[in-house]
Amino acid sequence: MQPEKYKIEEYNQRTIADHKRRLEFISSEVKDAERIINMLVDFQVAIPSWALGTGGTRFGRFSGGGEPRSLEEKIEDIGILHALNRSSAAISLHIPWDIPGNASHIKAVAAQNGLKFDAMNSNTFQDQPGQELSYKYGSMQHVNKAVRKQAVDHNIEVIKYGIELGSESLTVWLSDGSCFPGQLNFRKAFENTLESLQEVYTAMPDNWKMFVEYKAFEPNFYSMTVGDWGQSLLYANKLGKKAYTLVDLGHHLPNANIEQIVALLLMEGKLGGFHFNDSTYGDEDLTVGSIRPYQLFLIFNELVDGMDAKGMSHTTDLGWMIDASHNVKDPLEDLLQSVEAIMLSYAQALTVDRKKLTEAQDCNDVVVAQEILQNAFRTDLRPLVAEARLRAGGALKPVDLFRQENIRQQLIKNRGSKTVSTGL
Ligand code: PSV
Ligand code: MN
Repeated sequence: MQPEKYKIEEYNQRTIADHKRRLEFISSEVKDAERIINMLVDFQVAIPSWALGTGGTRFGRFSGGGEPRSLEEKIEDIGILHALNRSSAAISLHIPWDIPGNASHIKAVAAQNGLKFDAMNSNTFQDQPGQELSYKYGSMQHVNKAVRKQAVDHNIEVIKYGIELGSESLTVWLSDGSCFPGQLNFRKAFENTLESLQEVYTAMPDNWKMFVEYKAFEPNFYSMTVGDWGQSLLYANKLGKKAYTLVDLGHHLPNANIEQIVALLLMEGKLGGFHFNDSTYGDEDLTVGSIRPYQLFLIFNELVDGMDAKGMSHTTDLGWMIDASHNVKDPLEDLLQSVEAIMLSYAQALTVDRKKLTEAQDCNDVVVAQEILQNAFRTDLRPLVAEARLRAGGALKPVDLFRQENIRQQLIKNRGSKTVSTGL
């Protein structure tokens, strides 16, 4: 289903003149355009296995057709994305939604599509058919030790799958918490969770990282046991050097200053990775950069600044992942838009004149400091992102080519119009 190489080349040839003109202009405007293009070529964002079908709300779900019916087909979908944008070279798996029955076969399918396995995700927020004990009142926090053990064992099983696939990280998101005052003893819930996480941590290989993902609300609406970055950091610090905080952009209370959170976690050496998405109200998991693109840029500005301050690799030292859901758009088109938004914000952050920004900060020149950031944000760097794709063998305009090649129609033809992919 992947667009053939020559088709991508033919397509690019048709629009190359316009692209070159725009590229030439921006390359003369921006310092270091060549360096930025090379950094963009290297930058890869992992695609979640659970975001390849149509999502929904508790009111309904409207499938668009041609959704992947198996893990192999999910990998195939991400292969399409990667062929088009050359920036989606990894998949993040959710267990048990995507159990890799035959790991060596799944690994081979991924390799054929040019993909690696990013963080593995465990799931103790739903009861699975045939599961012995229920997670209705939590998993790792549960008052009953047997439930906690079941959750720990599940995470250890996820690690086992990850080792087979060559993954090196585990993301633990817990829906644990309480819906009403009095339901939970906060300290006991924390201690139980910490003890459970410690058992999982101990089972992780030394080269693995544990990402402790926090969320302020939902499904519990009074308290969440890993409710904010402070609590996540507390767990991560107590667990040890293999444990980090994971920031999902949709998991904060309204108006949280996420860029400041990112800056401080990086300063502490405890930022592990990201789940990118966007939202207006809560955790809507909308297309990255579709609602608050300036905030996304400000986050990348802190990321670049903080990673450089620590001499970190932009490409390998943090986990870059999307966590999104698509109610009304084609999932693959939506994901292409999300990756594009991430690349653009990263590129813009790379252009910030850090020396001038520091000078402005050091003499309290608020106006100049703001101008520096807003100039970077308002400069259209899309030609640099497109050039990076072009050099890596991708399409100048991935969504356009996806449509011209009728890829969704082909997927529907092969898989059917009523397929429903696993995930939320
Ligand atoms: C929870 O809202 C979350 O962000 C976690 O990362 C889960 O693994 C994922 O969404 C499930 O869709
Ligand atoms: Mn998430």
